[in-house]
Amino acid sequence: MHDKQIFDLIDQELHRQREGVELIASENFTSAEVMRAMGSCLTNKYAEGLPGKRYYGGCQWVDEVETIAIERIKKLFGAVWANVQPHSGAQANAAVMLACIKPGDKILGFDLSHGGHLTHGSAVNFSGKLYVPSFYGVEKETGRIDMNKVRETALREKPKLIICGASAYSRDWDYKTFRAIADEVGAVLLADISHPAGLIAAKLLNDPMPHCHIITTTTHKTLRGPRGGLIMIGQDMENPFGEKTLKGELKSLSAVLDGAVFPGTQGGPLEHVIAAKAIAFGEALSDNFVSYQKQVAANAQSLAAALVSRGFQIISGGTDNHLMLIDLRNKNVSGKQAENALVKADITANKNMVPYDDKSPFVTSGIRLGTPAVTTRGMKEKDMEQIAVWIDTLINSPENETLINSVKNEVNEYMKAFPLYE
Ligand code: DSN
Repeated sequence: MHDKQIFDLIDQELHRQREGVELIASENFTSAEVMRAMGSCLTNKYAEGLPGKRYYGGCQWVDEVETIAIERIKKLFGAVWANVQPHSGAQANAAVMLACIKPGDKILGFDLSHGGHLTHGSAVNFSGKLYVPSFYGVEKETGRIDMNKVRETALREKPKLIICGASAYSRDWDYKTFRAIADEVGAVLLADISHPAGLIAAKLLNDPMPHCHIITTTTHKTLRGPRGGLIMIGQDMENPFGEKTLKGELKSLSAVLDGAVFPGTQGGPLEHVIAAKAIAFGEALSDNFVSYQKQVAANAQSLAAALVSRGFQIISGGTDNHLMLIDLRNKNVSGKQAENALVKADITANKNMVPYDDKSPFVTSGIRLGTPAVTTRGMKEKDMEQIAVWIDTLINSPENETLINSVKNEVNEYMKAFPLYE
């Protein structure tokens, strides 16, 4: 039986992806091989456990696939250990918390409303329900994190876990100072590099590996792999925080983390996704990937500069990475209105809270823009200037349907020069 209804909808989505300008900072376009692996027979296989230590027979081929994925990601980041089974970044963070802290323990993360992530202690998420969160944020004047304030908060709150990383912060992270603070208060330091992972792998941003006890990431953002997550240990295999074995010996950090993924928070790993991760990590080990990441960063800087020159305000004034957060308050347009106008013209972005926002998360005063996906389409700096012109036109007249339609036609025509999955 052919399910025409669903495949027609998949075709419509492909059409949408081809015709539009994708500026959602957390999205990207995987290679055809990555998608092929995800649609493979590996989806049929149960493989609870780890390579060589499974609870099911017939795992010889998926064992090899998963081992290759682990070795490639360790090489890419210089990690001493990795678990590639987390189904998502949220699952990876849940496993780290299960492994390192107990319910009721204090955690310190980056404020969601300043650009942080739900799983870093938000009240509506397991991380804010099971643990007791406190937050650091950005300064109103600079839009940047002040490490002295982070230290003050850590000394006051004495968290067991400190998390650095964000979903909407355009500046680099001072992992070394975070580690000094974590050591001072006796906390585990987790870096969630889901957003800038690709730029870090290409050595364009600070390296968390020498400083952070544990590093989590998604695999589908700048890393350009399939939708998923993973956990790594940087260089520090000691586990001063974890459980003891029945014999009273301290379990290694890697053993505690492995156990927190399975059986702690997940069942069977998605071996078809792990195969796709392995392929993406292989792609990320190539020189082409470094050139791609350089272009992602160059495009972000070019887009930011083109928007600033048109009177847009970017939180912190610019970007070190692949994204930027635009404060629309000087334009008298909400994030929701801006998102709607852009989406109608086939420019996809998401509304986003800005630091010290006075609007609700459903309305917001900002939009977040990112360049990983348009860079994969082959766009360069001059194309970012064109995108800035469209954004400026739409945000200055977000209700003008005639104008929106004419921008949409221009966008659709323009994108024909950047083929996708032909
Ligand atoms: N939802 C992701 C993002 O858009 O950044 C984070 O999980």
